[in-house]
Amino acid sequence: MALTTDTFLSGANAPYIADLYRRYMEDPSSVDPSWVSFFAELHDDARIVLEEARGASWAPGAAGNGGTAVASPPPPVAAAAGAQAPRPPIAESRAAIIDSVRALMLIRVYRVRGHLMARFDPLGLEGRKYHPELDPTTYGFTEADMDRPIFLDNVLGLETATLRHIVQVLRETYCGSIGVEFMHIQHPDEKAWIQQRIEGIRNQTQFTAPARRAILQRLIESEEFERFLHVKFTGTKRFGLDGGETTIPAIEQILKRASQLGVQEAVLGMAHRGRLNVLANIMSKPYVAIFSEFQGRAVHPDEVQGSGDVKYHLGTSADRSFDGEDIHVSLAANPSHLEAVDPVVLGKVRAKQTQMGDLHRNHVMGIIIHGDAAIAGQGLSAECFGLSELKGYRCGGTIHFVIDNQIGFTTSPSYSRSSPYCSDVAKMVQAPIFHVNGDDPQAVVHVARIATEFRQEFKRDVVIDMFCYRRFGHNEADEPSFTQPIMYRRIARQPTTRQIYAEKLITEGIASAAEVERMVTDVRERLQQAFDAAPQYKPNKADWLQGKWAGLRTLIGEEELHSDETWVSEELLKDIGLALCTYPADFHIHRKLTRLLDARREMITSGENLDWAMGEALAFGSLLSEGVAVRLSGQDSGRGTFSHRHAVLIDQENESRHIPLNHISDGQGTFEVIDSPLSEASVLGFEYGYSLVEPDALVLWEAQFGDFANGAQVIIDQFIAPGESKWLRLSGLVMLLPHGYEGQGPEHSSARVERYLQLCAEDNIQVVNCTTPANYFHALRRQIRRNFRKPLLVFSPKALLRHKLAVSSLSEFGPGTRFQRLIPEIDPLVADAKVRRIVFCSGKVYYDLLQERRARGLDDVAIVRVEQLYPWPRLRVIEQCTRYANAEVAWCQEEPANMGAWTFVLPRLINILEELHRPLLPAYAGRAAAASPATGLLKVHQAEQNQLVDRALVGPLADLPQPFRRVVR
Ligand SMILES: Cc1ncc(C[n+]2csc(CCOP(=O)(O)OP(=O)(O)O)c2C)c(N)n1
Repeated sequence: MALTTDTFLSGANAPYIADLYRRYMEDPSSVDPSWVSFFAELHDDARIVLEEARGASWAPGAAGNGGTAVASPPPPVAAAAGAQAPRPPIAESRAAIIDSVRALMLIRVYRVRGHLMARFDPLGLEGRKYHPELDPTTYGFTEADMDRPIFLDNVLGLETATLRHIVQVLRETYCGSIGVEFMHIQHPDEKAWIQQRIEGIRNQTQFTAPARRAILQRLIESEEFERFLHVKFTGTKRFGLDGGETTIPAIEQILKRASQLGVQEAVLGMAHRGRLNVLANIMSKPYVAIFSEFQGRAVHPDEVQGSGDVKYHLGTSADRSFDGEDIHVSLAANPSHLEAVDPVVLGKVRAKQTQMGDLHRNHVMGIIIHGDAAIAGQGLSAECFGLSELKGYRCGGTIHFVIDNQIGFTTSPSYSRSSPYCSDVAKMVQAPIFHVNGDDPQAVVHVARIATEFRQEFKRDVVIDMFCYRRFGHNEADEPSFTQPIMYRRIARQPTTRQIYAEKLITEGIASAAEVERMVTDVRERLQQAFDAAPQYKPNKADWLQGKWAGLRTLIGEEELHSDETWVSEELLKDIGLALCTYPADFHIHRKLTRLLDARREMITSGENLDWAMGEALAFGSLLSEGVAVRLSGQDSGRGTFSHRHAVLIDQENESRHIPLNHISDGQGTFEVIDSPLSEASVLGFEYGYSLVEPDALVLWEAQFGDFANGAQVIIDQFIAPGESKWLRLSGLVMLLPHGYEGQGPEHSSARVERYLQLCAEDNIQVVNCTTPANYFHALRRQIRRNFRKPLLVFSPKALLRHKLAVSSLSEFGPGTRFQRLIPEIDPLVADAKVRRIVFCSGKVYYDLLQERRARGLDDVAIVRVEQLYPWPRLRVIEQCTRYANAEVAWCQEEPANMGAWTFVLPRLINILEELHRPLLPAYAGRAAAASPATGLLKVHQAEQNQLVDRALVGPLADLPQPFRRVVR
């Protein structure tokens, strides 16, 4: 879309003035002294105007500010210093031109800084101060100039206007209830679009009478809902919208306009403030259900398990219809952790777009509602803006709506952010920002409309920063005047938004006082009826396993009994394996990769020594060939941090990309592998959100090293571990967490196994630490082949990627094979009854133990691998303890005793040994408890590693420190 802006300067006067300015810049003495003083007094913004004009005039084939080619070629530049420039064809005199230039400078400054004088704070506490740059005198105008006509050539939609009129138009457009920030946008089309969208109409919509009454109706519903709760449930936390009620008509407008512009689904994310109101008045959750929950009854039907969550965290969905256009709206469940839901919303939007084939992102849109303190303070909001334009994560623009009540709990903005506005974070992606007065509902609805149109037009993020206030304390039991006495004295005097707006409509003759009264009474009656019916209310069927989730089930407590078919025919494995080594004939592959691909080909043809990367690729490839999509994102995941994956091949001549996994068979699923930005929390949150929508895709997030995953701890603790229990939402997300003690120091060794195990209960997640490529293959395939979905955490290897023993044969992927929760001893030993010790372990340390045992020729120590730590494979561990009936039991790990799986495994082993009437407690062989996960000194690492292996295999058990007595103090 191309628009002309500053047409005056791309019009007939432009070459003349710009030429003068150019000559002045080159040599001030070459222009008349009056011009010298004029140009010399120009401040920066004016220079920009002239630079723009100069660029527009002279750049060959240049586009004007709005991308419109300049109509006429520049006049020849006079060569001799002091030569007369051609007379301007339109402006009558130089004085008139100067007036025009000055007016233009003033206009430009209003566009940039008009928001500084806008009246968008309903409390007017800050007071919009005088700003010299917005004062005509700054540009040399005097009172006497106010009524002189100035030629504008259609700037602001005015051909010629007096300065008085120009200033009035500017104030109405830029300093009314709306302050617009858009001049930071670099894309000329976007900037011009906004300018054109707001200037012609002086940034106001002329609403029809029915539209105004509809806004009032929304305000009444919003206000009365809060008021009713306030009276009936006094002192109960509801995090009311009081003071910010215009949120409701604003969101309604966004949904309505979006539905008119082709949006079929919207995903909404928000925190506590006003959430109940949104549930009732946007999501159409019946009042009766809300009141029933307030009265302490369960949210879900009796037969549905789960721990539940507080009322203002629950998600839901609704089908809405606006003037015959349908739109499905889902509100994401969220934890108290502010802004944490943002990336989850984005992931959900992206997955829905993918499901719908909405490549242009026209039909699904995200809306995030923020608090002012939260959007400014939480890094996750910045991370999400950072995701907004990235190929692997973009969602076609999110509409951000800030309920800017100018306080965060008890903290004033001056203490909670360094930037002038809470929305400044959005400038990192040059999003347009509309600050708007929440007490002017028409202005809010107007910007909501423009923001939605902008999103649909440019598919980019946009922000509405609605200034309002919080009528009560942070929650309703809180006393706000302890900390903000002035503000709260001011708020006490403030009529409600609805009162203000109703008055306005009555004054304008749009509604009568009696009509307004009737509207209020109707809403109150509806609320009262619902309140009376609440005690009898029975929740409907839970909505969690519908649509794409139909056929899946929930599962608690019987995981170990499940046996899932995950094998693949050897024929298909070979086909996939060979496809992995194939690339186009004209592709210039890296020399070293030809060797890697040759090695992969050899693995497949010989059927032996398949390595980790191969196991993974076969898992992906086989799922793909079954029509399942695979999406893997993480830092440097395409190549793989450890240069093992090479899922993306790069042409060495032109850097084009070839992804073999997308060339396996016709009709296969799509493989997406994405090098993520350097963020953990937002990317993990995004993938979690994606997995909530799509049960039929294998969605994986990979940490660069597992150590860094704690940067995303809030997503793990608040969503992944408890999501099903709190919100009845399933996820089959896979987290790959490279882990293993290889002497790389404190931050490249431990994925913090203990953290995840501590989160395990009620079969909420699955935690595996596989030792073979084949078992990893089955674990990945099992994610999709099972009839339930649970997040899967994989402690993935580093050294094992190239370990000569950590290989599988093709037959281990083939017919009859499946995931092994526990892998028993593989070497021939003495008779079972004579085995002296069973060493249970998990992950990479197994190979250290195996190699050392073989080196020492020991045949009376069995090494048993627990491949799945959770759900704990109790029956299989019992089987092993029973098999080696006379053996002592030890647990060996590389991690310090306060880390790793030890504290998780210990009580479980004790239970089993007690059950089997075995006298000894399980013993521990591993590092001593430590503050830091690993030493930074390689030698110390090696010594510790040797010692723990030695202890596990031959250390006298009596000497082993007893758990919790000497090891963990
Ligand atoms: C990550 C996080 N840190 C701290 C809190 C505690 N907390 C709850 S609400 C709140 C203030 C939020 O202020 P704002 O974002 O302006 O929203 P408001 O409550 O004013 O609508 C705080 C600090 C939280 N919920 N989440």
